[in-house]
Amino acid sequence: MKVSEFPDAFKKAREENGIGEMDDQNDPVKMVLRHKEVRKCAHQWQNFQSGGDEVGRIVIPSEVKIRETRQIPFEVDPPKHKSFRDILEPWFKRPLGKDYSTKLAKIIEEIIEESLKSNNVEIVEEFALKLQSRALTLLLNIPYSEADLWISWGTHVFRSDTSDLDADKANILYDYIDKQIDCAIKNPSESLYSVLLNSEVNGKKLTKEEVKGVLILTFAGGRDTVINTITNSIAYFSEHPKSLELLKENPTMINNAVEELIRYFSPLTQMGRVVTKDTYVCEHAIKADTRISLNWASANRDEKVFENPNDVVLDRKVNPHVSFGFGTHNCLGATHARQILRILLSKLSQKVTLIEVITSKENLENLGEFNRKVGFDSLNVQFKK
Ligand code: EMZ
Repeated sequence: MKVSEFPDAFKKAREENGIGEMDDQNDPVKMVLRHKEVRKCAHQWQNFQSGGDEVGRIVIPSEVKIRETRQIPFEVDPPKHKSFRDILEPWFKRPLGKDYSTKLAKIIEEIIEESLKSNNVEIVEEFALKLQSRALTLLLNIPYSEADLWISWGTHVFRSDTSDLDADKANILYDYIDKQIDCAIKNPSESLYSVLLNSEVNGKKLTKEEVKGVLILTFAGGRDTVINTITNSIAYFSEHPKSLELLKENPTMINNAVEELIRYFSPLTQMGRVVTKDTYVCEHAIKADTRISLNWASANRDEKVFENPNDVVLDRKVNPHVSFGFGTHNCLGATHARQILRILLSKLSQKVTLIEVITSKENLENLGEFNRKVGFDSLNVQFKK
């Protein structure tokens, strides 16, 4: 398979059935596959809950066994969801500011320049992971040097080479966040930790546990997703050097290109919901206290919505993709993620003309009868000026 090709794993099931089934640690999931139904279910947060009692259950694979802290606002439903969102939203929109963008551009330029000097760059670890971690220092508003530690954690904070749910690894993150919160209590600064510790929701200061919940989400939610998007974009341009040239000559195309790449790659395949009452989805009976998932990756290839869904059309005009989710729980980190990709495309198109792939190893997600290419375990390339 071409490195830039990401097949639609759900086509047959989506067209024939609308629902796909998979097991996950004996807690099966009915995956909602059609764009229209995915959006409909995302709206019905009362019937399809994110904030139930079992923390971690909406993630697939379920994180019930490795996590006790509720991620905020991701695992909180309305009306409290909105109260959290109101204090978080302005902070997570900072990436649009001039100063932030300038700093982000510097981080990205430096990584590209560094890569241009090497004749073999492993994009996942040496490019995407570094970029994601360094950019995260801006989102948290803490010193740049902190990124080195996060880089040493690897591409996923809960997953290791040996396990998809590695409790020891998860504990490294939890202990680290606990320590940072205690530091911020002793020495307040302008970091996200301090800002949250000083914030109130419904007239009450956030608890340490709530601050931890926001931080776990900030570390975990935007990690492998951003890393995959960066890596997959490099893979795409390695086989489409003309597109890189096109973006260089038409930088106004970059916004559309970002949305299209994010649609095509759908870095987060799906997100679960817990069903609160017996109901029907796509004419399938769904029982209370079971799980469905909103399969963003499948919805993004729905031929009823997207013309030529399996082609990357960089200047696609109408693009109602759901890669950042939909409705109440849409992605809080989307502004940061989009800004990373915009600047990456801009700098890459200015500085690089050819990307030659040396070796690659695909990362396939196993979802019952479905196997989905979501990114790469490794991608070795050489950048040329
Ligand atoms: C959770 C999730 C959030 C989860 C938007 O996605 O991302 C996953 O990678 C994490 O494992 O805990 O944060």
